[in-house]
Amino acid sequence: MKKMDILQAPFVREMVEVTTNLYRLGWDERNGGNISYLLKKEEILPFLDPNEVLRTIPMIFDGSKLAGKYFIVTGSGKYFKNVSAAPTDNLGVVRVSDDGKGVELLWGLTNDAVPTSELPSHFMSHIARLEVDPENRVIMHNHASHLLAMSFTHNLDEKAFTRTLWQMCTECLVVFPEGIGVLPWLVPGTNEIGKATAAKMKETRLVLWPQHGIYGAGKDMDEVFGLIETAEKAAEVYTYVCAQGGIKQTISDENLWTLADAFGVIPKEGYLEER
Ligand code: 2HA
Ligand code: ZN
Repeated sequence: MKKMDILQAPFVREMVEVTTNLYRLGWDERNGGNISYLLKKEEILPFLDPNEVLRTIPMIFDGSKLAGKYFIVTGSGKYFKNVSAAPTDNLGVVRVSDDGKGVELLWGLTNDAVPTSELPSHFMSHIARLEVDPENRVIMHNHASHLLAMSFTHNLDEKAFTRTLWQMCTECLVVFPEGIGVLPWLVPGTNEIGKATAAKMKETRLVLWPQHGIYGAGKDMDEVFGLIETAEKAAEVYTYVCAQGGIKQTISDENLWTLADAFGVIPKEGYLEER
């Protein structure tokens, strides 16, 4: 059966749209940021023949828990700025090989390009999230400006960092009641940062990489984008609050409990004062 034009595939359109938005927000300068999006086989079949493997690309970690799964990913060294004009050069559809030691390229990543340098963090995070949420499909990393700045000025204790974000916008507690995970500073692109990110991802969909950027996870592009956008907005407000001379009043823990009740969310245990 003749395949349809993959440039019209919903998952390619979503990747183009989100990378373009992220670039415009200023969170993905140069080759900053990367996205991986788990696809169902039936989503790719109208566009690709799964038996036509263009090449196999080795991985430096064990991806066997994702064997046979399909992903669309951004390319290593590729600029989000350029994705919409040339999706085939900057994105790729891959399947994790049966032994978990590589990915089989089915489309894109032309001229011998390879998937994002952060593939260890992405795939280990997918494995961790799928264990706690079988619906999870997207991992997104970017250099959200105010969260990055806040990692220089704010105490990096997870509870303290989460509480400040919750206090900056009323929506925050509702959007990420589990809080935000914070790593120590680590070298990007390594298995070490991949393991550390994935360990946090079992508890929180947001993980801060201090002096670098943010990781987010979600069941679809809107969830993960909205999650990062909400935390980033809180960090932006924090920036203004500090610039305006600091906090004079805030949302009390009592307010936050009332909010949690109203929206049916459970705040991370121990993060709010007992009522
Ligand atoms: O892909 O953002 O963390 C470039 C990066 C590495
Ligand atoms: Zn980065």
